[in-house]
Amino acid sequence: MIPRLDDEFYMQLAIQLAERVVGQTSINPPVGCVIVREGRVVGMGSHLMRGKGHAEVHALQMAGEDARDATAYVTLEPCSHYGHTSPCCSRLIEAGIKRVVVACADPNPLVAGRGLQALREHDIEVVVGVMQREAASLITMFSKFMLTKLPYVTMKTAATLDGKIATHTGHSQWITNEDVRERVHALRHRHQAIMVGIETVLQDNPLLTTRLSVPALNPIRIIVDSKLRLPLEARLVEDDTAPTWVLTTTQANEHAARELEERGVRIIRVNDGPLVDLSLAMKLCAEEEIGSILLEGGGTLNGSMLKAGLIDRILLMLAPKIVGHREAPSVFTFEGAESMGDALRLEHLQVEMVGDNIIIGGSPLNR
Ligand code: AOF
Ligand code: ZN
Repeated sequence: MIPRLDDEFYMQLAIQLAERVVGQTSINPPVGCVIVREGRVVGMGSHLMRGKGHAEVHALQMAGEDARDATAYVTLEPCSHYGHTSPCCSRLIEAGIKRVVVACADPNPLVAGRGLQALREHDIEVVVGVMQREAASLITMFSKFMLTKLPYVTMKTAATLDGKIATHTGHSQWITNEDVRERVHALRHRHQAIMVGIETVLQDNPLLTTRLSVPALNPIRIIVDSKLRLPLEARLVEDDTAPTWVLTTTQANEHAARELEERGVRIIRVNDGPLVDLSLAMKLCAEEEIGSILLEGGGTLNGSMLKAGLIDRILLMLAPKIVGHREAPSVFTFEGAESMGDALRLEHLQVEMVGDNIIIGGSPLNR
């Protein structure tokens, strides 16, 4: 097949450059930039790390003098503010770029259209919206964080066809096939934090690190533990490949807290009262610049997060197995709906077969 040589052709490359750095830019969005002059790619780059150069900076540096009169393709509106770096739109202007093609506007209120405006004021031709849908979906998590000051929460769970996450004896390894489990680790790489309930820690003693065939990034481990029952011998306390945070209440035992802190665990007392207020907890996480969380259950935490309207995306990894038993734990444990009309509904559904396992994705309609 011969691809069309047009704006989309180059934007596609910029999107690929951004897609490959998802997970490594902390709270910042993944962004890609390609610079083209007289039919030749002269520069390209991605934003690689928060605090370091934006995508445009790398691409401009590669292009050098060739940036003059060239076209820049950027997946996100070039920034107009002084942050960790000077504004990208000023850099594009100074480099003599003649035309800027942008996929989507920056939801950051500090930018939000100002970047585009500044470019236009310098007689640069600005085109917005090329591959907008693809670029917007790249920054779904960043947009949610920017617009709500809450982290984007992806809930992932492995379950049998009868919706169980373990047998009634608590046995759960493994439900899904190896391919699906690899994908879960890739998901960990793509989120800033991973969150579980204390029951999961007590039951499975998980490490919650990212283990893939190539080195990958480890999210911050967040344990929701209202009564501070986290044992000092838990693997994720002993292991220091990733930070561990515990969300608890002011009722948490002082001595237990100190002992955990001595082992490097960060204790966050979210609120008074017997249970962690999850809405407040999410707000605090956002204040700590956590913009994305992978929620890996169990059922009680999943249920509470769902009920509180704090889940943005659910990824259900289903294995063609049935384990039965009313005591076997389910994906969601919460006071359920009375009638089908009251059921929580999902939208934007996606289904994928991975071998004989099924991945179902859906976003709860948060009322
Ligand atoms: C761009 N190009 O490659 C990225 C942009 O923390 P700072 O100073 O790096 O600024 C981060 C903000 O800049 C971020 O919230 C978003 O609005 C924008 N990100 N902009 O022109 C890039 N990563
Ligand atoms: Zn910038």
